[in-house]
Amino acid sequence: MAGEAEIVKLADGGDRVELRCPTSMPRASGFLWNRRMLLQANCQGYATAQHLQPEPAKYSHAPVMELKTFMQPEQPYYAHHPGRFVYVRDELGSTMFSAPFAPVKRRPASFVFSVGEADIAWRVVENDIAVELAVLLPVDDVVELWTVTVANRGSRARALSVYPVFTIGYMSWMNQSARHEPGLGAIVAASVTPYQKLEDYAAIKALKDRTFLLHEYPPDAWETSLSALEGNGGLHAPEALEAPLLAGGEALYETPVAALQYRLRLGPGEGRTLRFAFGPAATDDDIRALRARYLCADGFAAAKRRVDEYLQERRPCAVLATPDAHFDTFVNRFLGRQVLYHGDTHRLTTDPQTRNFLQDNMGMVYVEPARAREALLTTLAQQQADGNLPEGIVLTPGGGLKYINQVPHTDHCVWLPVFLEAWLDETGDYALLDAHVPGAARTTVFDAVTAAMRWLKANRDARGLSLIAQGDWCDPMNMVGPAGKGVSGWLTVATVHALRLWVRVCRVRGNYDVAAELREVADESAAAAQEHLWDGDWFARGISDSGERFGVASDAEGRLFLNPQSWAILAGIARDDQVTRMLNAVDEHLASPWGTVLLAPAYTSMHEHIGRITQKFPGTAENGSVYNHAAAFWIAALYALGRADRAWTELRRAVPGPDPDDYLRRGQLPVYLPNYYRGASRQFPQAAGRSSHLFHTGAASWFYRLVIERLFGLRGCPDGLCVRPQLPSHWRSATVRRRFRGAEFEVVYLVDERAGETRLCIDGRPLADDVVRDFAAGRRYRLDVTVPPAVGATGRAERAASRVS
Ligand code: CEZ
Repeated sequence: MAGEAEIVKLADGGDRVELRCPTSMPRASGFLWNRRMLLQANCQGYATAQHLQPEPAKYSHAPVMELKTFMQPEQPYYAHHPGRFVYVRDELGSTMFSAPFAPVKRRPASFVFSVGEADIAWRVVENDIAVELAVLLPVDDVVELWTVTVANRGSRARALSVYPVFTIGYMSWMNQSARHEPGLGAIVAASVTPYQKLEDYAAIKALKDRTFLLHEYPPDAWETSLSALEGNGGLHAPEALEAPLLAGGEALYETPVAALQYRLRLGPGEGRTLRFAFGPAATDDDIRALRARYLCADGFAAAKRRVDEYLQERRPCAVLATPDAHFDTFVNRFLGRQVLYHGDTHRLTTDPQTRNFLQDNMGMVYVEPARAREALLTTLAQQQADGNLPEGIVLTPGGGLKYINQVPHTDHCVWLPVFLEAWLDETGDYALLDAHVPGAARTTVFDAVTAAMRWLKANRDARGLSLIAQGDWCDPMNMVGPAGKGVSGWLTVATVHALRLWVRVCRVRGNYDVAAELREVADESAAAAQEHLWDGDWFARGISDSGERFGVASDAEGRLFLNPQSWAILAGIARDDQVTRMLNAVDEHLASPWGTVLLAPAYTSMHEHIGRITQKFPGTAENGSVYNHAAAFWIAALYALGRADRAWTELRRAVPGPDPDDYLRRGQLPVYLPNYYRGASRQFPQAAGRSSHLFHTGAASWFYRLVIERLFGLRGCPDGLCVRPQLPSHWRSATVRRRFRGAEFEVVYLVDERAGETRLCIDGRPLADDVVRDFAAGRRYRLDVTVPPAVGATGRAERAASRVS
């Protein structure tokens, strides 16, 4: 089926994305979440789930080494990867298949993997038997709600055995077991999370150490021991399924599994729906309560309604209709949802990295502004006495900083003005700057951010370059400055950008002294960047403790880094002649069909003056992939330069498809932005373009903002809504429904050959300039935007405007 024209289709009027083949994009996945859990399921039926208790934990494990800090979905999967499978055996013949596809992996007659906002579903037909699977997560509880419908599509009666098999995996070396509990109507696996320190006992005993599979109807048989189920056949041909009935075994200190058997007699056209709930619990009473709450048709339907309402109440601020329907579905249905996921779960950590917390909540400005505001205050409440922000923001009382958050990085303060720019533009709420930081009665937000800017000022060496310590935005760049001397080229220019953004806010508020002070610092740093970092065609990435400059033309690996270029442009540091050279260099060294790579050539061995980033596999993650977060910074820079077409090309490249070959290469559906696509297309062409399948990324909020504020130019300013679109030159029209400061605008863009400049008409009334000033919350307006074709082609240079004179 590979290469077929329509391997991926939009369905339900653009509400869903569907994949029609189980093998050509085997890792293609969708994800569901609520504030306490996450489920990522791929088209073949493999699935990974995590929940917070309050630290992330699993209830369906893999027998492989797992990283504690974050998910790595690109890791190889194999027969024992956790999954949710339904085997179907024809009792009269000898045929067997499994839905959705794994573990039997017999190719079905037809296959659909369908990803929506609130559920993930599969429709599989084989041997005249249709199996439909669907899963959703309720809004509040940690449980997966599965519906399995088996129907006879043929003209003869069928005798089938249907076996839902949900893997539980290796739970604990201390204690693990499983049995069927008829009284609960569930298979229950119990374990004790391994621990050794006495002081851990208090926390351990409260953990949800049971995994249950609740069934609505009693099964005909069951098995709970993985080895008894598999016999010598493995999961793809379990020996236990050769007997008429499963043996009903208990797992006593063996790896558990939840396998049920239903013997169904289905006449032609007949079907049967079975419901299951799968998840973790602390006690049998919890399992009983979940059964009572959900396990019937009405319970599932009510849960679905609540999820729909939850999403409906948190719709992002715009709905697009452009010439590119696939892009529209991506933005309207999936990108805003990915932003909400980040804001809702903090990437399933209890101590999100400060830069992530601020940027993820920057996206929430367009989705749920009240929570973005709260996140800013929570961040500032944890500011250190010296003005710096901590590595991570502790979200649970008594919690602490773990893993990467024990490593000193020096960029966190930069993200405050970046967040606030979005906040102020979108809400116009300058009053937030006068709000008091919780716990610090005399400190206002304005003072706290100013203190953070002064920390950035202090974090510079005698030349005016910013010290990097053990990392900046690039957290594995840990060996550039541990001795306290190494500097970051990116952080130097990013500091200029942050300071200049803040200077602008100071001026709007009339804080001219602070503005003058910080403007001088920004100018010094900008001059230092020019003097010490400009390398002839681009800006260097840094200078190590030992004085070695890197990210420069003389480097054989890691010669050119994208981020210093993007931010030098955003900060208004780069002169026009430099911009031309940088654009050419990026074209020559970093361009790829999947977006702009973070650096090139990728490192192939350890560079001890740079650090852990150089040990990552070439072309993955920060080591030379198309790292979408960094790609977003670059697109922001292109828009700041008014390069509308080039920016659009890059924006579109971040989203898989719609060309079938592109889907096959990336292996991902357009239902989220992954953190990266593999780069190194010249060094390692084989896997270049392949998605990481990890949807944790600061790119989501940046992309959302770029689409709304730059592409469509619908950006707030102190006076109102400023309209400066940068549509790609091949578009003739587009429509955006935009919620803004309580009003709703139906914005209709029309490219007009005769228009000399962008013209606005509100409800038929022409406006004098490009700002909509008079509008009222609660009202609807039609805004006609007539765009001259030239603006489509070259956009409007904002760079001059972004320079603070
Ligand atoms: O995580 C991200 C961080 O969450 O990497 C970004 C950084 O800006 C984000 O804050 C770039 O470094 O530890 C590591 O080596 C990785 O760098 C991870 O921290 C990385 C993961 O790949 C998740 O995207």
